Amino acid sequence: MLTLHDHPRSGNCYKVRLFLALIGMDYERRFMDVLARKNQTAEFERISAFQQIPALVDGDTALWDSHAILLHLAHHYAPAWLAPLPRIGAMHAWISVSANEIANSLQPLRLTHVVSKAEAAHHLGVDEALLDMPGMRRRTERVLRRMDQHLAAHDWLAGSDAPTVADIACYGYLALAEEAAIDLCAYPAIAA
Ligand SMILES: N[C@@H](CCC(=O)N[C@@H](CS)C(=O)NCC(=O)O)C(=O)O
Repeated sequence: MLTLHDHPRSGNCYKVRLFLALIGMDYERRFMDVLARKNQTAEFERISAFQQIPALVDGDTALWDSHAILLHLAHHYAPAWLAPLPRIGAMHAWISVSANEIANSLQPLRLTHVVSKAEAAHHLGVDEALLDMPGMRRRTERVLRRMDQHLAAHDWLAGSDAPTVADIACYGYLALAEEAAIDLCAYPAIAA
């Protein structure tokens, strides 16, 4: 049985829950109250090196990071969600977009909308006065524009015939864009 350390409001955890649902795998969901800092224990650090969720325990293997978990699940249980070899680099590039461009724009922007500014600043490791919401919005709009251009010409991000874990990785926070006051109607290929 798989065990997912999870929080219902976390977009990174949502990616993993969505993928587990799509591949039809049972798992036990363990609530980790990161907002109450319940993750900051040595015990949880043995599962998740940065004490972050999502973290997945699969038998003897403990994994952290939504992208590592998606790749682990696809390799072990759902290889159809990996791009064919000629597109494997493109799949990893879009996973990196999720882990970098989206994680540094839409993800923190949404956080500043769904928790208090003080809480958001704590989680982002910055002084509250230095929270740069216009900057986050600009970076979000830039990544969404590029992604929209790409999806206008491709059905799926890796350019393959079927979705891959890269689509799940990027979709996690796109699905929550409204909570960051971003209207995806402005990005028709993403919305489609
Ligand atoms: N690179 C990680 C980032 C995970 C992450 O940011 N987790 C947040 C919740 S969405 C968290 O655990 N925050 C609590 C903390 O850092 O103390 C991933 O993609 O899973």
